[in-house]
Amino acid sequence: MKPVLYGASYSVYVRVARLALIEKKIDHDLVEIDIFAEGGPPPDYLKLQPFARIPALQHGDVTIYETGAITRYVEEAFPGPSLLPETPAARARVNQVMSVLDHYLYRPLVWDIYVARDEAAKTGEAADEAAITYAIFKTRHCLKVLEEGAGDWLAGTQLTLADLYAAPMIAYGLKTEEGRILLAERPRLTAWWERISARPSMAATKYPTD
Ligand SMILES: N[C@@H](CCC(=O)N[C@@H](CS)C(=O)NCC(=O)O)C(=O)O
Repeated sequence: MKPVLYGASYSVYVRVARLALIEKKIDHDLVEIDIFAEGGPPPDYLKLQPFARIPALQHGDVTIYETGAITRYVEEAFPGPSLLPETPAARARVNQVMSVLDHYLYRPLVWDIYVARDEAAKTGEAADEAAITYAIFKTRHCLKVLEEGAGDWLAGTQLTLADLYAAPMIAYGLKTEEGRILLAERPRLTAWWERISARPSMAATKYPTD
């Protein structure tokens, strides 16, 4: 049964799920759901994702939402290159990085810096510089912690779900001057970005604005 991913190609979390599917070499369909469409998503979509977020995954009679759950399901339910390490400690490290990205990077980097700058450019209105300064502070700390824990890949020596989680967030961050400065402060993360951004899965999931 071919899995179906619901979501939009501009979305960070949809891109994470797509990266996992592509890295596992799983044939799948993407059904476009614009979560920010006027009037909201189609009412039926709320049966798949009751919190009106994207993505959601359907695979036969299995429906899953929350990107962490989707990507772990993709890893465990399908053959293909493993995106989780073997040992409990190494797996916990992957989960830790994914949680850090969810809770400490996504909001400040993607929303409080990238979206704030993008909206200011589109509307011509001034951005809230104090909020951006605070977001820079939070992002800088998060990138420092990620770099200190990283090997060649964010959770050690192999490509894992942690890298697929981080890359779509960093990609939006790098569209801003602040994001480029923050990444340049971290040489090992910069080398990691060169590695991850060169993967065909990243080229296959470019944002519409890339
Ligand atoms: N916890 C959710 C977060 C997903 C999420 O926030 N997706 C964004 C797009 S990247 C969304 O649907 N935003 C809609 C909104 O905030 O109303 C997950 O892991 O899937």
